Amino acid sequence: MLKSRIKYNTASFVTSAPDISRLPADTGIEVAFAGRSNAGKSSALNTLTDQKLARTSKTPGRTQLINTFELDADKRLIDLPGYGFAKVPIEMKKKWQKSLGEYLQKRQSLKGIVVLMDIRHPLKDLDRDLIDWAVGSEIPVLALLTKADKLKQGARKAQVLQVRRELSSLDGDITVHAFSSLKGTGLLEVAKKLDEWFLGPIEAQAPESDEQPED
Ligand SMILES: Nc1nc2c(ncn2[C@@H]2O[C@H](COP(=O)(O)OP(=O)(O)OP(=O)(O)O)[C@@H](O)[C@H]2O)c(=O)[nH]1
Ligand SMILES: [Mg+2]
Repeated sequence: MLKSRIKYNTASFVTSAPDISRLPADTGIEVAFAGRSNAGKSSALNTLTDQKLARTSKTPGRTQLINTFELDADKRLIDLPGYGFAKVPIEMKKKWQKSLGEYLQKRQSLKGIVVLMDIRHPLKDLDRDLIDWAVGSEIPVLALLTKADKLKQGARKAQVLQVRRELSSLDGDITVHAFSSLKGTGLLEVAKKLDEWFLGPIEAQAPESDEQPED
């Protein structure tokens, strides 16, 4: 079982919203999964929660709404529509980009962004824009290099180091890991980072209740 402070497998679906006005109340803490279409956002959410919560597809553009999953009354995971998919009709693209932009700019409860990028072609322009924006807005970023199972270990490590190097110049709160929904690579690292965003750093936790009080 996943050794994290939060039990991610208790997540349950709340709503699919076409725009931010239909989302649950903007309170508590929200962590959003963002990235190019087909990067593996929905698959990563399913792996983390050990459920088939989010719909996945071989066809890019599967997730077209802002899907919300609840861990408890004030902790949510968000599966965002992907960006950068050329084959979507222009009107549809405009609509998604508007709701995506609004979500990122207006959502007060957004406290962390998981940016998913295919490990074979990370840091495309729109990925960089998103990461730049998050750093400028002081929102921490967890960059996951997805489909890590597609590369051999050497190439995988080299990609992680390269992306870390490129992002270090931004001087933001950015963590980079390889990830595979298929193999579970990086899953514990994701859970621990989300624990930190939702609950604060581990040092800040109250002592275990079975500890003896000091006198
Ligand atoms: N080999 C491999 N394939 C993966 C992995 N994660 C996702 N995929 C595949 O990549 C495709 C897209 O996955 P999704 O999770 O639907 O991607 P998404 O980012 O949610 O896509 P949109 O909703 O269209 O933006 C599917 O065919 C998945 O099976 C992985 O870790 N390894
Ligand atoms: Mg999706």
